[in-house]
Amino acid sequence: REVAPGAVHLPGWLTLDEQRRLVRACRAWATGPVPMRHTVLPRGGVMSVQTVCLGWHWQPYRYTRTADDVNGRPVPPLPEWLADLGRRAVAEAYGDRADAYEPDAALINFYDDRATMGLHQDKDERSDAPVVSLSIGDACLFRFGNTETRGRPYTDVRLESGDAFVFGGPSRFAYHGVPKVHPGTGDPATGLTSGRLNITLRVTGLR
Ligand code: MD3
Ligand code: FE
Repeated sequence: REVAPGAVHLPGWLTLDEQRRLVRACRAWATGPVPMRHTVLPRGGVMSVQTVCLGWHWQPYRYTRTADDVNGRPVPPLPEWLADLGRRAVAEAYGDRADAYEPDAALINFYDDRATMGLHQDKDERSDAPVVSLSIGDACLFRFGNTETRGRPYTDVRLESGDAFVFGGPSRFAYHGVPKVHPGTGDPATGLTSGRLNITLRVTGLR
């Protein structure tokens, strides 16, 4: 389960009920005050994934309280039940109680059949607290690299619906990406009939 130091994969960690609740909640957030959208990068590129945020709004490459790059509206709060899910995942991954894990932002990414995410580091947070990732829907190829370079060595892992992944310690600033989604591999019983949802919980270190 430990893919690299501090990077712990928890296959099938979410129950079907939890996945269904998350799908329902993500639908509401996606059509909330700040609609889910393809993020536009500073140099004009458009991300193939669609994203909606809670707690803090991520715009490349900073966090804000209002979605200035979308419609200027305040970002909805991160609900305590979702933060609790993050604490439970951290506790399961590291075998401690993780009472101290207090995520203040969630990024929700939706991948259609063709969406990908290039190798990158998450460096916009001012905290080295772990990131918790929850996957729902179609499986994907997840590429976990190293902290030094954007290139090899990397470890490829298939992420399936219901998987959790905790990235802390030495893995927190490793390169990672999603080169491919596997269409038609999800369980429609989650409520998601196509594509992949990924929810990441983060500690921004901002106030
Ligand atoms: C390792 N999301 O939102 S989740 C992202 O599946 C992001 O949507 C991907 O990369 C997705 O930034 C990958 C796994 C993940 C997320 C954050 C990490 C791995 C990470 C932060 C640090 C190290
Ligand atoms: Fe990332």
